[in-house]
Amino acid sequence: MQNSSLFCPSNVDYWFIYYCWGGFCLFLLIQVRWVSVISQRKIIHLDMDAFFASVEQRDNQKLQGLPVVVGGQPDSRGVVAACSYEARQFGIHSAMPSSRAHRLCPQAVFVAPRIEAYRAVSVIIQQIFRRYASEVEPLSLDEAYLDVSDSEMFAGSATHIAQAIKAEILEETQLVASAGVSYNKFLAKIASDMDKPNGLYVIKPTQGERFVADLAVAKFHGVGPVTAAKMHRLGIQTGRDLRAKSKQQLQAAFGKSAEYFYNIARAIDLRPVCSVRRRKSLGKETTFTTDIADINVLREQLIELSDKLWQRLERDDLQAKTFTLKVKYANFRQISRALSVAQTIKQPSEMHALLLELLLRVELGQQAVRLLGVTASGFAEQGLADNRGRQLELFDVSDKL
Ligand code: TTP
Ligand code: MG
Ligand code: MG
Repeated sequence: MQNSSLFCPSNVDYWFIYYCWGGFCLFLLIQVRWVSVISQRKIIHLDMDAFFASVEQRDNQKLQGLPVVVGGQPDSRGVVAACSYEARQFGIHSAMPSSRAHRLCPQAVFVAPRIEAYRAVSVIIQQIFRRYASEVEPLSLDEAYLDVSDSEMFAGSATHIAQAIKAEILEETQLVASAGVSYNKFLAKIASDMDKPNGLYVIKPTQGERFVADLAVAKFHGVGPVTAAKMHRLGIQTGRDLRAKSKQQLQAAFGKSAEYFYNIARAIDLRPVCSVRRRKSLGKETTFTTDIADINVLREQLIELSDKLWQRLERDDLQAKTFTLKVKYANFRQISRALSVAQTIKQPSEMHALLLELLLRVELGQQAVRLLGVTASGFAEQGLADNRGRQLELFDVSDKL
């Protein structure tokens, strides 16, 4: 009878509550420790100023101090890839048609891109980053996130580390970079843009929430022009307005992105800096305002779309072996076709040829087209693109209804 008291219901309850309480305390401790580790991170985002244009000005003294546009010639259908800060004073910016840039500033000098020169600079700056941080996440040729939380350099001061990196970049490349320093990636990226050119902007943990509250949502990384317009329609102009919306309201309006918006409105971004970050595919698509049946118009649209894709590929230093064409017809039937080549595509004209070939295989002419999409994949390792002969291989990706 004495022993049985050990197993009486009240004792079981007691131990159960004891274990639960202990587990809960442990859980809390881990959470508190984790949150404090996260909020004490030191992240630097570095981004070169007017990258392509600055390399051109550096390599050609005659261009220094002038409005320089890197991209298509004004009489072509090309667009601006980069422009010097002198050119920006005239309202020129990336992705603008070159013809418009010329109208805004007739004295601007137009230069064709030299991607190999930019890639060479990119290799140097990435080497510099790795001298200062164990975790370096390149975002494109001219920028990267660095996690310096564990660095003992400069007594652990991320601001001084950023200063040293900027100085080293200037010394080794004769080019200027801007840095943003903060406790997460979202804030660091915004910070690097705050004080351009030659900027160094710091957002401390005590300033993050206030900073985001005052910031226009259009400036948020991850809020493109379409989302910004939608937010404006919902009365969301600033981070403060965004924060006032409940999770449910955000979910109703923005679906999968709601969680991200909910967090960044509170200056919370737990994404780690990941050294290995390989994109698997990159795509662009466009839905026409009215369905298009004319094959010649579709060809033009396809070239325009693929040029946009090419710009992104260049910016992210990606070379693809596979291109996929997606076509959605007026009746919503969707077809995708892909072509792979043995070597990575080096010229936009080669990509055009592939895509035009694919366009012939999507049963055009039966239905007007409502959407065209192009995707690049099968990326080569950076700098390891092979040069073997081309072998075309056609395969169907999917035929969806
Ligand atoms: P960004 O860093 O966005 O721009 P930037 O370096 O020219 O200017 P900023 O001082 O504002 O940072 O892009 C880096 C390079 O990527 C840019 O020099 C050219 C290329 N690029 C394109 O080719 N197309 C584009 O639409 C953009 C935005 C950039
Ligand atoms: Mg830049
Ligand atoms: Mg950049």
